[in-house]
Amino acid sequence: MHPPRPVPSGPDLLAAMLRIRAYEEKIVAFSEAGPFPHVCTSVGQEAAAVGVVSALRPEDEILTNHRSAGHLLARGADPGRLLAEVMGRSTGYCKGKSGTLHVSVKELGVILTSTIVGGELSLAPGVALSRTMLGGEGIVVCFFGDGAACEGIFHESLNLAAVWNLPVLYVCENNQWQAFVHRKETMVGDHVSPWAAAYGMDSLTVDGNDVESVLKAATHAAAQVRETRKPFLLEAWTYRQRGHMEPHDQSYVDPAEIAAWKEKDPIDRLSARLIASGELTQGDIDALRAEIRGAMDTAADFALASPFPDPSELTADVYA
Ligand SMILES: Cc1ncc(C[n+]2csc(CCOP(=O)(O)OP(=O)(O)O)c2C)c(N)n1
Ligand SMILES: [Mg+2]
Repeated sequence: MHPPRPVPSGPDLLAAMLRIRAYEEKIVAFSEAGPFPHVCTSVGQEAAAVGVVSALRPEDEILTNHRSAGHLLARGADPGRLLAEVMGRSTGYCKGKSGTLHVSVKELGVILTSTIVGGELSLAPGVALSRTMLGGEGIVVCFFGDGAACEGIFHESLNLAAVWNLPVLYVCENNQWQAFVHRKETMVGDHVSPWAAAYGMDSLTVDGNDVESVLKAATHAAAQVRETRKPFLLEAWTYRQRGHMEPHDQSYVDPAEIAAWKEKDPIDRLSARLIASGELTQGDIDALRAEIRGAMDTAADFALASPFPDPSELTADVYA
């Protein structure tokens, strides 16, 4: 068995969230500067990504959705190669052929980004079954949204994983919105986690904007899945601070709602806690943010300087 990852410190968690925020800031800047591929950013949801992924082990595998940059970066993806992929460059993780919506990174165990809402849910039991049959010790983490939870495939996936005792940690990022529709228009209650009970599955809802709470809950949930080889549903209660995708548009959202959630920004909250406890000063945090933004400039330069794939590679790595 691989050794567990060391438990990250508060400043480590902050740095990981700042890295995701800085990456998304780059995406926003590119999108505002001119024609750029549509990208779904995860600004405001960094604590969910960092808290869950920090609880995983190297042998674990991840299935994710269209809002995946945070999951990939928290898992250690190189921002330059990720940006290159978004821009269709040959240095991208999938040689520029996947873009943001299908990126997978085998060496990090991120085996799928699904742009089909719920696609990740449809594959989770199968991946977990194959790994179990091959004798692996890892667990499968499946990130999905509250919108995906309203699809039939959510119920099929949970049912199958429960009936077959499959080691899947389902992580619902309930960010209140489903593209341009508020979840109140599509869900009976506020929360997804109670639905797990119908499948005899344990579940938890956690404050998804408090990274330390997410880490604690995810560590508990992942340990339970690892030990029992049974699925678990973790719901992170969070908020998508920007529009569904870039270019940004939130004209359909009440500004008071956005403002209230920005008050609960996960980076600001952890920063305040670390300053209050004396672990970091505001100056430390400003310096860290500047350093990370500098690294993101370098990543963007790398992506921009990278070539597009040669036309002769059009059918390479494509399976029929
Ligand atoms: C099967 C399918 N239906 C519709 C869409 C269009 N679509 C893309 S993202 C999205 C909303 C998904 O909401 P949620 O699952 O809550 O994820 P979030 O975008 O909030 O992260 C929709 C409807 C799609 N990609 N796939
Ligand atoms: Mg959503």
